[in-house]
Amino acid sequence: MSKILFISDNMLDEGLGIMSLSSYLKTSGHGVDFTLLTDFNKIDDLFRYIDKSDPDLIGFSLMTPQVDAFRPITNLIKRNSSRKIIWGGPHCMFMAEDVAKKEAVDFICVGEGEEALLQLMDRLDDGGDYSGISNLWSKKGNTWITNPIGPLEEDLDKYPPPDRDLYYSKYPLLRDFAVKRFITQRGCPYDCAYCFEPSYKIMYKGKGKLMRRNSPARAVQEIRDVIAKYPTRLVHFSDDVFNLNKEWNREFLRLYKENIDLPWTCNVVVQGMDDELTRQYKEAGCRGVTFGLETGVEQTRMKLLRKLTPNRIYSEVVKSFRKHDILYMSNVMFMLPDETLDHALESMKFQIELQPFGSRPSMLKLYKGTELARYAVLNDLCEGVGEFTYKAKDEKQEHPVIENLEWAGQLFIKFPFLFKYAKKIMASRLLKFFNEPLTLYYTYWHNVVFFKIPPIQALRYFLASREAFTKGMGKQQVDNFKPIDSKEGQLPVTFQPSAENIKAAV
Ligand code: B12
Ligand code: SF4
Repeated sequence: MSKILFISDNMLDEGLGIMSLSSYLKTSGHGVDFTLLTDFNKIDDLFRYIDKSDPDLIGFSLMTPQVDAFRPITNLIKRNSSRKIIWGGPHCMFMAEDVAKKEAVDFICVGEGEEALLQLMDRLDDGGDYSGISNLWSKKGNTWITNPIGPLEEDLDKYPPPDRDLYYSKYPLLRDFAVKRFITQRGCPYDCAYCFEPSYKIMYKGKGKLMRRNSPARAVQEIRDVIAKYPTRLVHFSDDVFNLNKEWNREFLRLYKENIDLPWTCNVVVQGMDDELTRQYKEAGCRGVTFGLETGVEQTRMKLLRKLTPNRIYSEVVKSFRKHDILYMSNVMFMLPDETLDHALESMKFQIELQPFGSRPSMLKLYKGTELARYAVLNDLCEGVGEFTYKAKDEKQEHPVIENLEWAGQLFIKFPFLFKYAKKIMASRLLKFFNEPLTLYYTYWHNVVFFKIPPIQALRYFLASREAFTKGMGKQQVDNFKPIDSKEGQLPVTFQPSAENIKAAV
């Protein structure tokens, strides 16, 4: 039986994708090994590990910002050994052509990975021809064989639960970590313009049912098994939108309440919430929810970002969260195309009104392949292009001030009277000095409290992955933008949305 070694970057990105693939491969008898890059100080140590593990295939799972970390490692492995390398994960789904053009890999998995990887491993085993496997691109000499996407698996219960032992047997910090993440579904029915879901829909059109979910019984059983085996204080659902399908939710909540006595958190969209569902969430132990506000400026949210929820609904739903004592965190983005400091402050004002327990701000990067990036490029709203992202134009040179909302935003939410002095505070040189500690305090500490992570454990986790917090993720997110009219600015986006979609988006 053949063997794959997955290499990941750090503990933060604990991958349910890798774990899911691992359990699926193991049920067919294949070998799976796993390591983190943070285990090695020198590349030679990693090479020694690879030789000792002796895999037939080396696998990387990537989101786009992880390319910077995995590209040089992939190049070095390729240069120093003849082992075959495969990249998979969201980056490869959405930017497969870029991967084929630029990366030193032998295979690319361009969609869901279970069947493609299993078939590849089987054929590596018997020396068979792997050139016709759906969802898999393979290199023959210097040409790529680009197989089409296969049908979507409708029955998610068919797949075994993620192989958590792959991580936890090796990394006790993760095993003992207070929060265990779960995912119960694949696909999202919404079409937010900054997200990859619309591209996903184009990619999988005609390939079967997009929205799929584990049965409530299977989802609850998985949680029961995990908490029986590993220390757990809180269950988090990483599903894009947990409150889809009220019937599913009701049955799930009933089973959860009957079988599990742990608080839980999840991501919701507010237009799917009502007072009754919120009450049921609370009764079943829900501690808190996160939702995408994206911007407090209603017009921008609904027209530009195509998140079709008016401010009124946010205000009503948070009232209900407060009534039922459910904590709520809001995700927001700044530096949107055409956003000025005044717009950003207007957005902030609505957030202050909502009074979330914590706000998670991010400075928008326009990912190629999303409708928002395409719209911004077509309408001359971008001024810089990175390898996979665009930067919105900063006509008034206000972005350096807006960026301060990363720390100042939470300050204004906690102390609304300070908002009167927002511009002065954000421009203050003295406070800039506290920028990093304040950002860390607000972005990190709120999550620690929200997820009920014991402070000592949070500190150990932080120290073990501080590179990712302080440099890694942050650094990975920094693109070196070139002016938009450079040659690279003309790169076609991988999935071009239709003209109607763009029109509908604005
Ligand atoms: C949980 C989550 C996170 C978590 C954990 C990530 C993780 N590694 O699991 C955290 C919070 C860290 C995170 C962070 C970010 N995320 Co995120 N995240 C998700 C989310 C909601 C679920 C991921 C998941 O567990 N899916 C379930 C598993 C089973 O699916 P999967 O991982 O895709 O794996 C399948 C296939 O991709 C494939 N596969 C995966 N790996 C491999 C490897 C090989 C070798 C093979 C053959 C196949 C293969 O097979 C798997 C089974 O079918 C997804 C949205 C979604 N619904 O998928 C977004 C998503 C992955 N995130 C996204 C983004 C943009 C981000 C951020 C950049 C956000 C930000 N601005 O900060 C950061 C990046 C972090 C970084 N390192 O820089 C985008 C990725 C787009 C892209 N081009 O890469 C997604 C798709 C959201 C979206 N719809 O736009 N994220
Ligand atoms: S609701 Fe979330 S996952 Fe769905 S399209 Fe919008 S941003 Fe993407």
